[in-house]
Amino acid sequence: MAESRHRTTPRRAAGRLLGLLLTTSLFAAGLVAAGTTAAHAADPLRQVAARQGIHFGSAIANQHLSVPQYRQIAGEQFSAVTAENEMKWESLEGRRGQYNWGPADSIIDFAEQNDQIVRGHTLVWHSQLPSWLNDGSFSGSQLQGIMDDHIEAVAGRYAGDVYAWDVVNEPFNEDGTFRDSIWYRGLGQDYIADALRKAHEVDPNAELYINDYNVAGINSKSDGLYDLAVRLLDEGVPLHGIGIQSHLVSGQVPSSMRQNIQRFADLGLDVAITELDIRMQTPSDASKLRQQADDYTTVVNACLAVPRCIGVTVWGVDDGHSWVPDVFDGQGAALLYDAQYQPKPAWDAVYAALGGTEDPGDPDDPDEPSGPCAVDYTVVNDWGSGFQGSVEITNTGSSAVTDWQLAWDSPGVTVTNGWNGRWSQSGGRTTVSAPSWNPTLQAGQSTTLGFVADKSGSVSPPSEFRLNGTVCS
Ligand code: 9MR
Repeated sequence: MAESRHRTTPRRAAGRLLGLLLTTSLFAAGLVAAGTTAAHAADPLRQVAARQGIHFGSAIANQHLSVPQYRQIAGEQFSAVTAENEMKWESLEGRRGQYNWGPADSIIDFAEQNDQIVRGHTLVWHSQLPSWLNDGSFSGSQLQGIMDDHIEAVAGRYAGDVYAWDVVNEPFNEDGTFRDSIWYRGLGQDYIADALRKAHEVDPNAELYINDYNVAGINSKSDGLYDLAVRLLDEGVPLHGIGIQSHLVSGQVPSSMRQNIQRFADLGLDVAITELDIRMQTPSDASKLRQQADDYTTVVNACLAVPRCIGVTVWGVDDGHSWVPDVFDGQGAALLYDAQYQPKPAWDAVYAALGGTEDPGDPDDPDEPSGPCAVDYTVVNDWGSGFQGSVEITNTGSSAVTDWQLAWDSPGVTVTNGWNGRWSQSGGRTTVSAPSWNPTLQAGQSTTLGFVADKSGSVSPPSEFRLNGTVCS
């Protein structure tokens, strides 16, 4: 059933790594949408986020990628993308068993060209279903087969291309009970565990999430999600993360957001802010934009405060291409760029929250470690046959390192998906070269790489970290 995009090589073995080796032509092309604020001339958000060990992503829509400013911002600023609609059931399988992969493939290709990781959105949802499915009056066992086939086809095709799937989207009502969807009606609440198990079987390397809205703070709905997560983990169901969509209203960011992220993390789950936008009554004005900037700061800080919060994705590139005004009458201006592609105060706020204005470090400070480089290698999550790791490199020398390259030995570890650098492996040696958007490590500066790897045979601890050939501490 699962039709791979890459007939000769499984994507997870080579495709993603090859993709990461591509240089980004958009960066080389220069800035079309040059903004007027100082911040826009600064490092892209993806780069400052990488220094904090998180990704910063955006939803993108294929039909807008032909707009040069949209395309450029999408490629330059973000290290992760989510297809706004292209991987939904109605887009992929409008007729039963007949898949239209083109638009979704284009999103994956864009991500590869720009060294971006891809969040798969979404496998099982009540909305944006094709009419053959919505109106089909299928029995429970038929629905089970339909769901399994779809997961097999979609997760199979994009195995190795997506680092995570929103396997089940929006399963809850506001009071924390299960939403009355075709899935719940036909299969009961077990459809959630079944979908996760199926997705894991099809793509064992993907991180599997449940994703929902109005779950940013502690409330009845997030309590329902929390209780479900506890039950699924108790039953050994492959649930790896919680997606907190975060379609928020300016001035109303839930005060319990950090605490809420923390409670899911305490279960051993990753958390991602998957669809952030913060809307206001339009037109905007300076004071509304200031409030919104504060709100974005609060959300980014909530994620940064919890190590298992792996990243933030905004739901769209600019206010001119946002779903908000279409659905909420009189509201909008919810994103980081305005409709003229200019960065807003919220952009500056996110940049600052990500440490973008901080001094990268003073190499003459006696408290700074000495030597050319320091490496912090962490296993974030280990599931036996594989693991997710993070490698923080700090340039502890007194001068900048340009075109940095970090190499280390880790026999038995096969990296299947790596981000924030261009990854390659040969023999037992892993090498990560600077991505085009982050070529230089200034004195005192750190950057964090992330990866997912398979283990085979006897796995040795990583050793001999070298930055451009020089051994690190
Ligand atoms: O942004 C998406 C918009 O273009 C679609 O018309 C809409 C259809 O439901 O879905 C929007 O994205 C939604 C996402 O897939 C799930 N969470 C809520 C998002 C905003 O509605």
